[in-house]
Amino acid sequence: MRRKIALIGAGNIGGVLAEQIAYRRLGDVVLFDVVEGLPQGKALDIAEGAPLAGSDCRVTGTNAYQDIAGADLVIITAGLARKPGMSRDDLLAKNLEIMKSVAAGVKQHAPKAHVIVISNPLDAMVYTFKQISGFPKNRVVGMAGVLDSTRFRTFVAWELGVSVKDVTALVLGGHGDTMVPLPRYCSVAGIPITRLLSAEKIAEISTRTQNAGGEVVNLLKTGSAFVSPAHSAIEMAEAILLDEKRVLACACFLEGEYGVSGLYVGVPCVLGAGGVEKVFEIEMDAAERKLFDASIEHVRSLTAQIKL
Ligand code: TXD
Repeated sequence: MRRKIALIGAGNIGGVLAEQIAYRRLGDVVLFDVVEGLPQGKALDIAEGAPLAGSDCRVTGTNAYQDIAGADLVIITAGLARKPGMSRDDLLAKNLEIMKSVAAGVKQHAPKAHVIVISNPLDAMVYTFKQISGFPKNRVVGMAGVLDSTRFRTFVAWELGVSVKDVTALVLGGHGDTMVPLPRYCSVAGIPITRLLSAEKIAEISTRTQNAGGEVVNLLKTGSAFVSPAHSAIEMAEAILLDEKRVLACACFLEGEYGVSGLYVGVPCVLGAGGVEKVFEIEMDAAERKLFDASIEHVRSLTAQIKL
């Protein structure tokens, strides 16, 4: 039997997710949104292209939570996206109310699902989902680090004129301006980038990565990045659905790791059929730890504003 993947939010990211999941034959897709016609229209368009992708996966759109029943995986993009001049944190008040209703709907209709949260401000939204749903921490994970790391990889590959396939990167901490790229843990085919690029160039790439979301928002003017975020979530979805045991930077609920408790923070983890199966605690030097601590404090103050 095919797996069932429910997508809550049929906007820009939801649309790319639906297409990719169906055309990669990962499972049947149910696209949910509060806007009538939007999920149905996108689903129909994608379903009608399925023969070209050689996919028999079903794609349907709905405005009713009952239709997500039995989902193995739920990916949440519901909420507002940024406009130029806005920070991710500016979305908190509106998206908090949306996330509360989404968590209640998923809890009622897909209580056994794995959940990937994408909505911003990411660390606060994934925390809200976990608190409202009461799902165990291994089944609720946030997508941010994969995207931030892939942006860093892109810039390194451009700078060195090498294949993006050979560049690995690690960006940890909260998904905001305080995110922490860790150049010492980035490499090109195993060669640390600290041996290939100057400290100035690495600092430039780190800063561009931290501002990369805003760079796209300023160009688009009407929304935020959606292709790279969708593909980042697909990487996580595949890891869970195919039990790949991928090691990816994800927002995980920490209970003592890195000296943090009760918060979602971006850390390297093993993602497989059990969801977040393990968190890797990596060594940081004093300067890295200082940035990481500052990022955690930012997440802590944002999370403290959440009234459930
Ligand atoms: O790295 C990351 N985590 C991110 C996060 C990278 C990029 C964008 N990120 C955030 O994802 C962004 O700031 C937004 O909060 C979400 C979704 O971004 P997207 O670009 O897909 O936004 P859209 O196109 O505005 O789509 C949001 C949809 C839209 O169709 C609304 O009608 C719907 O969400 N929506 C709802 N769906 C279900 N239930 C409720 N209550 C609801 N309210 C709005």
